[in-house]
Amino acid sequence: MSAETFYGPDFNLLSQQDPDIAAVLLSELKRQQTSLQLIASENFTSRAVLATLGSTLSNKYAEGYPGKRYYGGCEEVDKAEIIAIDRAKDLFGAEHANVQPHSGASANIAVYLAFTKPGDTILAMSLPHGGHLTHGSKVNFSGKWFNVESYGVRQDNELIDYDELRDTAIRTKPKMICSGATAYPSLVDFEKIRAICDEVGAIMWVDAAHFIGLVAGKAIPSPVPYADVVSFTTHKVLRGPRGGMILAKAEHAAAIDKAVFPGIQGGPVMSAVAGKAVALAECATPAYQNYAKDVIVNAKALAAALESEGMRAVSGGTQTHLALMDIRSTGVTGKVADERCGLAGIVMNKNSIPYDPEKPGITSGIRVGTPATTTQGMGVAEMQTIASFIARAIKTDDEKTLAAIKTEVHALTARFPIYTA
Ligand code: DSN
Repeated sequence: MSAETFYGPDFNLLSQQDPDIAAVLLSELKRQQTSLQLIASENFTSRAVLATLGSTLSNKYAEGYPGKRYYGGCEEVDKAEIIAIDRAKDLFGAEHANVQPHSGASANIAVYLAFTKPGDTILAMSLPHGGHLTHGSKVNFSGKWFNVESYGVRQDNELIDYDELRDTAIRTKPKMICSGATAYPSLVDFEKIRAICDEVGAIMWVDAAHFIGLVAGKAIPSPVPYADVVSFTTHKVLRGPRGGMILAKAEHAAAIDKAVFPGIQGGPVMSAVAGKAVALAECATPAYQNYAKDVIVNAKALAAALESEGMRAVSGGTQTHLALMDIRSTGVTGKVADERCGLAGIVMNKNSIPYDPEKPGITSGIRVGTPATTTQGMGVAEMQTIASFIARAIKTDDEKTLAAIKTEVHALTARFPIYTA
């Protein structure tokens, strides 16, 4: 499908009115069509979700909640928000859902506001071991306004050190314990974390942004039965619009809703709220459940194939949608690998590995994920091909060789076109 056909008649209007931005839309579509998207937090949302995002719902102010808005004319958007809430509660078996957060970071800020006060102690996974900026990084509001205690992974197996987590919790008595990460390839033991939270009287918060799509597809265990509150983004494996969401036990419903609005946000983005509803319905289908399982099969295959190219899979492999590879054996840093792969049309990111001797801007690792390539229909054979592309790209600084790999990437992506239907 050509780019012009993809965007439809409205694109002609945009082209005439604003050729500069029209050109960006075309070139970004082409970039996504012709390069390999291995960023673990990205995906290709459906055309139905894109249509919803580009709708007149974008025009409506709807501060408040369905039936309790501050503006008139919310009858139609109320329907969309109620559908989104009901679908979220059904899909995840949750007692309460708030579908308004603009992003994962917004959802997390609302969680802090609902359960803590500045100066309280929170316990979360450290960023160098796979956590997230909003889990207490010094450069983030969370690290500036809270007393942050961290846990990490063991040096010997690179898996969460639950003994350290429990010891730190007993010693520091956190108000809230956060689990969930951006670069942790294994599963989190929510039962263990619940027990620790109960022992020390902490709120159990799970930031499930990375893996919630796998939970939605019933491919991995859910944190929802255990956690007081689960926050996440809707655009990763979940394959919805950019945005955030919060699930909570009924007893926390009022606190969460007050924290999102009026606590930290004004009017919700109703086109995104409706887009979340569309995505949640897609997630409830057998096709999506197969997709979620395939994402993991592909991630395991990609990690194994990269290991056979001489790299090392952190945590002994992956049980999720992403692999964190220690690439020190190649003699190349994560930064250089990221740049060389970029020149070869392979989009992924440099990433610190646990106990990384390199600075965060350099790193000894790369993070690769399979949500987008699996949406394209790629399978294990393609993961092996991709691993060989990565290995070849990492090992050369010859521009002609990188350009030759890019040509092979084009040929591969042409066999798995995005947005054909
Ligand atoms: N930026 C996201 C990621 O790539 O993991 C986390 O917010």
